[in-house]
Amino acid sequence: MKRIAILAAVGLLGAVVGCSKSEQAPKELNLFAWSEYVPQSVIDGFTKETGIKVNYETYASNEEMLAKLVSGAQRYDLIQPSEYTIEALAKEKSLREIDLAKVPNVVNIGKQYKYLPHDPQNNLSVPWMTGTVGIVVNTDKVKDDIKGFKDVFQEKYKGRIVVLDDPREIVSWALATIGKGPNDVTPENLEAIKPILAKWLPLVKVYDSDSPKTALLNGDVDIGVVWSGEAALLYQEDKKFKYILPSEGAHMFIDSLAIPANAPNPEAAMLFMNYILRPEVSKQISVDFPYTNPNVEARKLLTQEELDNPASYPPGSPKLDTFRDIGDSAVQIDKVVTDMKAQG
Ligand code: N2P
Repeated sequence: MKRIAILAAVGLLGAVVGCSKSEQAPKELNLFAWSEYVPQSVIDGFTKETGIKVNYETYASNEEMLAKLVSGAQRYDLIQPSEYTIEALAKEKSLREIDLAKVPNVVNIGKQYKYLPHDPQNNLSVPWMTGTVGIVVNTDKVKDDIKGFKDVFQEKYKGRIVVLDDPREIVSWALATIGKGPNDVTPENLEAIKPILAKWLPLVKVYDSDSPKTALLNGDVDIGVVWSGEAALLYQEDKKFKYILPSEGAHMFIDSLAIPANAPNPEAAMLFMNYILRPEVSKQISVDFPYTNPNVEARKLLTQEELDNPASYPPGSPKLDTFRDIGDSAVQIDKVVTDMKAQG
């Protein structure tokens, strides 16, 4: 009898705690993420299940996100940085440690995406999507065999090129053509690529990091250097759009969810992390934005056709670099590209 009374009391206590907890349950989630990356259906599904309203603000580069974050104009619960930006934020102690007990679905992430240099303890970020940056060619219009950056940036394609509006990216492509890796950002190497950029940038018609596929679909341009997921959507639309990993060297990005140290609703952030790591939710992200899905269980739910898209899942095992935090050199990169654009 006594035992039952104790259990009942504990149960009651549990109910009381549960109740007071639900009174404090997060009501909203401030998500600051890349554009063309988070399906509305995923946001709606999360809100339907949890009652948490998602305020989704977008950005088109890591640097844009960082600038806004640092300005403090707005506090976010979740951001979606690439690996090198996670590394930079971690150095500044600007990220909150994730309580992984609250994100059990993290087991679905492939082990090659864990304990990487940008998150060596694997407790600051949860992978969203990974991908590459490569060349897309409208093969109806471009008959040459395009293999690398040098083939893209030719006088004959002047006014027919779209590229990402992203200085770190653009500089990495030029570095590749002089045999340097994307992290070899020294003053000498930046000097060495200036003439290359001076030749390349005037050939570009459209700079677009949000939706570079649009200019290719519209026929405004015939060739470009874009995110792999954008290329995958083009390929789905029409097989004439071919994706090529640049012969001079390609890199892979790993975009993850992370919680800023000053997030107002970290509990909501972890609920969202766990939600998007469900195989069926993660699959939905892949369907709308066909990047390389790091979620092993979600990949099992993809169709053969989706897995055979060469932009989403490049055949073979290409050697891919990843960006690292390069500290203050990032400012130099910005300056070089902005100056060159102005000259073009
Ligand atoms: C999504 C952009 C992909 C992010 N629109 C590249 N890091």
